[in-house]
Amino acid sequence: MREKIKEIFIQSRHQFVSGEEISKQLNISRTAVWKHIEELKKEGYQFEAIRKRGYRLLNDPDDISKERLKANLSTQWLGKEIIYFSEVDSTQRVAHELAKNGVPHGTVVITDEQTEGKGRLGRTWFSEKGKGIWMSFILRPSFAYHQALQITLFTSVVLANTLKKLYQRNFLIKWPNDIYINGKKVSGILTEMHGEQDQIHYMIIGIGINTHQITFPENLKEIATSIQQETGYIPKRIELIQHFFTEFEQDYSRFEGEGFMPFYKQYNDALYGKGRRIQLKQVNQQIEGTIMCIDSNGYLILQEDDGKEAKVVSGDIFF
Ligand code: BTX
Repeated sequence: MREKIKEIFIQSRHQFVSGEEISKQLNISRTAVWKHIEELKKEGYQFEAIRKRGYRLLNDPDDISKERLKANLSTQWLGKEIIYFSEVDSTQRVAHELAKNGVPHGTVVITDEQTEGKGRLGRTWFSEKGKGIWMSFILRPSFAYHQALQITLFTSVVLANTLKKLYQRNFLIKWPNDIYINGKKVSGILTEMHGEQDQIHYMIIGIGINTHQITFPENLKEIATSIQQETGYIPKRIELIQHFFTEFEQDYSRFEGEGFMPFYKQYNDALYGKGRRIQLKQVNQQIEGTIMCIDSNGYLILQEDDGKEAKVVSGDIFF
């Protein structure tokens, strides 16, 4: 019951909910509601209570403030500097500005809401307040340009592994950069870099993870989902971010030293749509074929209708 009450407050974050509404919705007495709220306060939830209006959630243990994120974070460099906004246009834009001004490797920009979240190729990323993880982090890599192209794939493997470990479900990777569960997109990764052919000045890894949504706008309903919607868990964003940072940092040293090779098998194990016929749209052309696997460089291998193999470097998959 307490989980259900928690859920009502999280979903109506920052608005008043009356004890009466909760008691009707859950079919319990007003006294029972009050007792649960008292217990939630002990867990760290803070409420504002106003007579006749009810309770408003001010602060809950899932708030992703800088202090909370840093507490118990055991990484060496990822997240040592955290810039938090309650609202911002795009963490990706802010991260670019900070990177140009010389902030250190591993600096994280994170927000509770984005008003102009960016996807790839000028697309938008829907980033609702308090319902997901919207963050970008800055890397100053020592590796060469071609390896930088594989970092999106590497990040997808780390994120899918983290989600699997925490929520024991089959999170898959839709090549190159989306995490899927039960046929819908739960997370997207956007990698941007600044540099020249032989020297990368910095990279920005932007990650959006839908954690708490239970509904999506009309245009996303069929394609998007959240961890809560698919697993029934009410995820703790701090826990998820900290686990991800720890895994990323550990695996990153290996990626720096050995490249994508040690990770491509894991990527293939999680590859979404294996054996399915797809259309692959690129800027100037479209290819049709069946998804076979990715190779150790991260290229997607398709089997075309005449049996020939096509190796693809970039594009968007449509089923
Ligand atoms: P993408 O171009 O692969 O995916 C964008 C497409 O995904 C959109 O056109 C839309 O169809 C769909 N979409 C939009 N929002 C969502 C959502 N919340 N859940 C599921 N599907 C959605 C993927 O780009 C890379 C996204 C990176 C987002 C992060 S958030 C933090 C950072 N800051 C920023 O501005 N972008 C990155």
